[in-house]
Amino acid sequence: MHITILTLFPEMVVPFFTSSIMKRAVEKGIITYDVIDFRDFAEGVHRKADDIPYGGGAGMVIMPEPLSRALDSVGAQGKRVVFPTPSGRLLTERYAEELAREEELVFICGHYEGIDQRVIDRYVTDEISIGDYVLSSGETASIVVIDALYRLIEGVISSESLDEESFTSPLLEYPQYTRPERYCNKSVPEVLLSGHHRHIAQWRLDRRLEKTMHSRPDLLSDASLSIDERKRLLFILDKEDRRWTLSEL
Ligand code: 6GU
Repeated sequence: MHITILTLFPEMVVPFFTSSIMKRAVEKGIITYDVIDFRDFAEGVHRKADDIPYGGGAGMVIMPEPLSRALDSVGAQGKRVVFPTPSGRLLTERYAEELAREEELVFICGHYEGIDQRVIDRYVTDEISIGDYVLSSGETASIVVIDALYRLIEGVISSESLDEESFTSPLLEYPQYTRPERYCNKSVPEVLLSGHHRHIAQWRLDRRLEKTMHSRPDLLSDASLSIDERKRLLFILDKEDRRWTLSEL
Protein backbone atom coordinates (compact mmCIF):
# COMPACT_ATOMS: atom_id res chain seq x y z
CA MET A 1 0.00 0.00 0.00
CA HIS A 2 1.16 3.53 -0.74
CA ILE A 3 0.33 6.17 1.88
CA THR A 4 0.64 9.89 1.19
CA ILE A 5 0.31 12.35 4.06
CA LEU A 6 -0.18 16.04 3.47
CA THR A 7 0.75 18.03 6.55
CA LEU A 8 2.15 21.32 7.80
CA PHE A 9 4.13 19.38 10.44
CA PRO A 10 6.10 16.55 8.76
CA GLU A 11 8.24 16.22 11.90
CA MET A 12 5.17 14.89 13.74
CA VAL A 13 4.49 12.19 11.15
CA VAL A 14 7.87 10.87 9.95
CA PRO A 15 8.90 9.13 13.23
CA PHE A 16 5.85 6.87 12.99
CA PHE A 17 7.14 5.51 9.68
CA THR A 18 10.71 5.06 10.91
CA SER A 19 9.94 3.16 14.15
CA SER A 20 8.84 -0.23 15.35
CA ILE A 21 6.37 -2.33 13.35
CA MET A 22 5.77 0.32 10.67
CA LYS A 23 9.53 0.57 10.14
CA ARG A 24 9.60 -3.18 9.46
CA ALA A 25 6.60 -3.00 7.10
CA VAL A 26 8.40 -0.28 5.13
CA GLU A 27 11.64 -2.29 5.02
CA LYS A 28 9.69 -5.32 3.75
CA GLY A 29 8.20 -3.13 1.02
CA ILE A 30 4.61 -3.75 2.19
CA ILE A 31 4.19 -0.02 2.84
CA THR A 32 5.61 2.86 0.84
CA TYR A 33 4.96 6.44 1.93
CA ASP A 34 5.39 10.13 1.15
CA VAL A 35 5.14 12.86 3.73
CA ILE A 36 4.48 16.15 1.97
CA ASP A 37 4.64 19.58 3.57
CA PHE A 38 1.89 21.46 1.75
CA ARG A 39 3.38 24.77 2.86
CA ASP A 40 5.82 24.09 -0.01
CA PHE A 41 2.86 24.76 -2.32
CA ALA A 42 2.04 28.13 -0.71
CA GLU A 43 3.03 31.43 -2.30
CA GLY A 44 4.81 34.58 -1.15
CA VAL A 45 7.71 35.11 1.19
CA HIS A 46 5.60 34.02 4.15
CA ARG A 47 4.31 30.89 2.38
CA LYS A 48 0.94 31.47 4.06
CA ALA A 49 -1.23 28.36 4.25
CA ASP A 50 -4.04 29.51 6.57
CA ASP A 51 -6.27 32.55 6.99
CA ILE A 52 -9.14 33.91 9.14
CA PRO A 53 -12.59 32.37 8.63
CA TYR A 54 -15.21 34.13 6.49
CA GLY A 55 -18.17 35.05 8.70
CA GLY A 56 -15.92 35.52 11.71
CA GLY A 57 -15.10 33.25 14.61
CA ALA A 58 -12.02 32.07 16.42
CA GLY A 59 -8.99 30.40 14.91
CA MET A 60 -7.57 29.98 11.44
CA VAL A 61 -8.71 27.96 8.45
CA ILE A 62 -6.40 26.13 6.00
CA MET A 63 -6.60 27.92 2.64
CA PRO A 64 -7.75 25.97 -0.41
CA GLU A 65 -4.98 26.66 -2.96
CA PRO A 66 -1.76 25.40 -1.29
CA LEU A 67 -3.55 22.24 -0.17
CA SER A 68 -5.23 21.61 -3.52
CA ARG A 69 -1.94 22.15 -5.39
CA ALA A 70 -0.37 19.55 -3.11
CA LEU A 71 -3.31 17.21 -3.73
CA ASP A 72 -3.00 17.69 -7.51
CA SER A 73 0.75 17.00 -7.30
CA VAL A 74 -0.03 13.49 -6.03
CA GLY A 75 -2.96 12.96 -8.41
CA ALA A 76 -5.42 12.81 -5.53
CA GLN A 77 -8.57 13.08 -7.62
CA GLY A 78 -9.95 9.60 -8.18
CA LYS A 79 -8.04 8.23 -5.18
CA ARG A 80 -9.28 7.49 -1.68
CA VAL A 81 -8.60 10.71 0.23
CA VAL A 82 -8.99 10.61 4.01
CA PHE A 83 -9.55 13.72 6.09
CA PRO A 84 -9.52 12.97 9.84
CA THR A 85 -11.97 15.27 11.59
CA PRO A 86 -14.18 15.11 14.69
CA SER A 87 -17.12 15.62 12.26
CA GLY A 88 -16.35 12.40 10.39
CA ARG A 89 -17.67 8.85 10.39
CA LEU A 90 -16.45 6.94 13.44
CA LEU A 91 -13.42 4.70 12.92
CA THR A 92 -14.16 1.07 13.77
CA GLU A 93 -12.25 -2.15 13.17
CA ARG A 94 -14.60 -2.89 10.26
CA TYR A 95 -13.92 0.52 8.69
CA ALA A 96 -10.15 -0.03 9.17
CA GLU A 97 -10.47 -3.40 7.38
CA GLU A 98 -12.20 -1.68 4.46
CA LEU A 99 -9.42 0.93 4.15
CA ALA A 100 -6.72 -1.75 4.49
CA ARG A 101 -7.90 -3.25 1.18
CA GLU A 102 -6.96 -0.09 -0.79
CA GLU A 103 -3.79 0.06 -2.92
CA GLU A 104 -3.28 3.71 -2.07
CA LEU A 105 -4.51 6.24 0.52
CA VAL A 106 -3.99 9.99 0.77
CA PHE A 107 -4.30 11.67 4.20
CA ILE A 108 -4.91 15.38 4.78
CA CYS A 109 -3.91 16.62 8.23
CA GLY A 110 -5.96 19.62 9.25
CA HIS A 111 -4.99 22.04 11.94
CA TYR A 112 -6.48 25.08 13.61
CA GLU A 113 -10.24 25.33 13.01
CA GLY A 114 -10.21 23.13 9.92
CA ILE A 115 -9.79 23.32 6.16
CA ASP A 116 -11.78 25.19 3.51
CA GLN A 117 -14.98 23.23 2.77
CA ARG A 118 -14.45 23.48 -0.99
CA VAL A 119 -11.32 21.32 -0.73
CA ILE A 120 -13.27 18.75 1.27
CA ASP A 121 -16.06 18.75 -1.35
CA ARG A 122 -13.62 18.45 -4.24
CA TYR A 123 -11.19 15.79 -3.02
CA VAL A 124 -12.14 14.07 0.25
CA THR A 125 -13.80 10.64 0.03
CA ASP A 126 -13.60 9.75 3.74
CA GLU A 127 -14.06 12.10 6.69
CA ILE A 128 -13.08 10.00 9.69
CA SER A 129 -13.41 10.68 13.43
CA ILE A 130 -11.40 8.58 15.87
CA GLY A 131 -13.71 9.16 18.84
CA ASP A 132 -15.86 11.58 20.78
CA TYR A 133 -13.22 14.02 21.94
CA VAL A 134 -11.29 16.81 20.25
CA LEU A 135 -7.61 16.69 19.30
CA SER A 136 -5.53 19.74 18.47
CA SER A 137 -3.93 18.19 15.40
CA GLY A 138 -4.93 16.10 12.43
CA GLU A 139 -1.47 14.47 12.46
CA THR A 140 -2.12 12.44 15.61
CA ALA A 141 -5.55 11.44 14.27
CA SER A 142 -4.05 10.41 10.89
CA ILE A 143 -1.46 8.27 12.65
CA VAL A 144 -4.18 6.55 14.66
CA VAL A 145 -6.15 5.77 11.48
CA ILE A 146 -3.02 4.54 9.67
CA ASP A 147 -1.97 2.42 12.66
CA ALA A 148 -5.40 0.79 12.84
CA LEU A 149 -5.44 -0.13 9.15
CA TYR A 150 -1.88 -0.97 8.07
CA ARG A 151 -1.46 -3.72 10.68
CA LEU A 152 -4.34 -5.56 8.97
CA ILE A 153 -2.40 -5.82 5.69
CA GLU A 154 -1.04 -9.30 5.12
CA GLY A 155 2.58 -9.74 6.24
CA VAL A 156 2.71 -6.76 8.63
CA ILE A 157 2.03 -8.77 11.79
CA SER A 158 1.60 -12.50 12.29
CA SER A 159 -1.84 -13.91 11.54
CA GLU A 160 -1.80 -15.59 14.98
CA SER A 161 -1.61 -12.16 16.66
CA LEU A 162 -4.48 -10.90 14.51
CA ASP A 163 -6.65 -13.94 15.25
CA GLU A 164 -6.14 -13.79 19.01
CA GLU A 165 -6.89 -10.19 19.69
CA SER A 166 -9.87 -8.15 20.78
CA PHE A 167 -12.38 -6.75 18.29
CA THR A 168 -12.16 -9.58 15.83
CA SER A 169 -14.05 -11.13 18.77
CA PRO A 170 -16.34 -8.88 20.81
CA LEU A 171 -14.44 -9.66 24.03
CA LEU A 172 -11.50 -7.65 25.42
CA GLU A 173 -8.07 -9.23 25.96
CA TYR A 174 -7.01 -11.49 28.81
CA PRO A 175 -4.09 -10.30 31.01
CA GLN A 176 -0.53 -11.28 29.98
CA TYR A 177 2.42 -12.24 32.17
CA THR A 178 6.11 -12.88 31.50
CA ARG A 179 9.22 -13.59 33.57
CA PRO A 180 10.05 -13.29 36.41
CA GLU A 181 7.59 -15.62 38.08
CA ARG A 182 7.54 -13.38 41.18
CA TYR A 183 7.52 -9.59 40.94
CA CYS A 184 7.02 -7.30 44.00
CA ASN A 185 5.72 -10.24 45.97
CA LYS A 186 3.13 -11.05 43.30
CA SER A 187 3.13 -14.40 41.52
CA VAL A 188 2.04 -15.21 38.03
CA PRO A 189 -1.36 -16.99 38.17
CA GLU A 190 -0.62 -20.65 38.81
CA VAL A 191 -2.76 -22.00 35.98
CA LEU A 192 -0.44 -20.33 33.43
CA LEU A 193 2.50 -22.35 34.78
CA SER A 194 0.53 -25.61 34.72
CA GLY A 195 1.00 -26.41 31.04
CA HIS A 196 -2.65 -27.53 31.03
CA HIS A 197 -3.92 -26.03 27.79
CA ARG A 198 -7.64 -26.52 28.39
CA HIS A 199 -7.46 -24.95 31.87
CA ILE A 200 -5.41 -22.05 30.52
CA ALA A 201 -7.94 -21.45 27.74
CA GLN A 202 -10.81 -21.56 30.27
CA TRP A 203 -9.02 -19.18 32.65
CA ARG A 204 -8.30 -16.74 29.79
CA LEU A 205 -11.90 -16.79 28.61
CA ASP A 206 -13.11 -16.05 32.16
CA ARG A 207 -10.71 -13.11 32.47
CA ARG A 208 -11.86 -11.75 29.09
CA LEU A 209 -15.50 -11.97 30.12
CA GLU A 210 -14.74 -10.29 33.47
CA LYS A 211 -12.69 -7.53 31.86
CA THR A 212 -15.35 -6.86 29.23
CA MET A 213 -18.08 -6.79 31.86
CA HIS A 214 -16.21 -4.21 33.93
CA SER A 215 -14.64 -1.99 31.23
CA ARG A 216 -17.06 -2.28 28.31
CA PRO A 217 -20.40 -3.83 29.30
CA ASP A 218 -21.85 -2.28 26.11
CA LEU A 219 -19.84 -4.84 24.09
CA LEU A 220 -21.59 -7.71 25.89
CA SER A 221 -25.08 -6.47 25.17
CA ASP A 222 -24.75 -7.00 21.43
CA ALA A 223 -21.99 -9.60 21.64
CA SER A 224 -22.42 -12.78 19.71
CA LEU A 225 -21.27 -15.01 22.54
CA SER A 226 -21.06 -18.75 22.12
CA ILE A 227 -23.08 -21.03 24.40
CA ASP A 228 -19.94 -21.79 26.45
CA GLU A 229 -19.13 -18.07 26.77
CA ARG A 230 -22.69 -17.33 27.91
CA LYS A 231 -22.48 -20.08 30.53
CA ARG A 232 -19.18 -18.76 31.88
CA LEU A 233 -20.54 -15.21 31.93
CA LEU A 234 -23.56 -16.28 33.97
CA PHE A 235 -21.25 -18.14 36.33
CA ILE A 236 -19.01 -15.06 36.75
CA LEU A 237 -22.00 -12.75 37.26
CA ASP A 238 -23.34 -15.13 39.87
CA LYS A 239 -19.96 -15.22 41.66
CA GLU A 240 -19.70 -11.41 41.63
CA ASP A 241 -23.26 -11.10 42.88
CA ARG A 242 -22.40 -13.25 45.86
CA ARG A 243 -19.23 -11.24 46.51
CA TRP A 244 -21.34 -8.09 46.32
CA THR A 245 -23.83 -9.51 48.82
CA LEU A 246 -21.02 -10.59 51.16
CA SER A 247 -19.38 -7.14 51.17
CA GLU A 248 -22.77 -5.58 51.85
CA LEU A 249 -23.32 -7.65 54.99
CL1 6GU B 1 -10.00 12.76 13.33
N1 6GU B 1 -9.28 14.99 14.49
C1 6GU B 1 -9.28 15.84 15.51
N2 6GU B 1 -8.59 16.98 15.41
N3 6GU B 1 -9.93 15.60 16.63
C2 6GU B 1 -10.60 14.45 16.69
C3 6GU B 1 -10.64 13.53 15.67
C4 6GU B 1 -9.96 13.83 14.57
N4 6GU B 1 -11.39 12.48 16.04
C5 6GU B 1 -11.80 12.76 17.24
N5 6GU B 1 -11.34 13.93 17.65
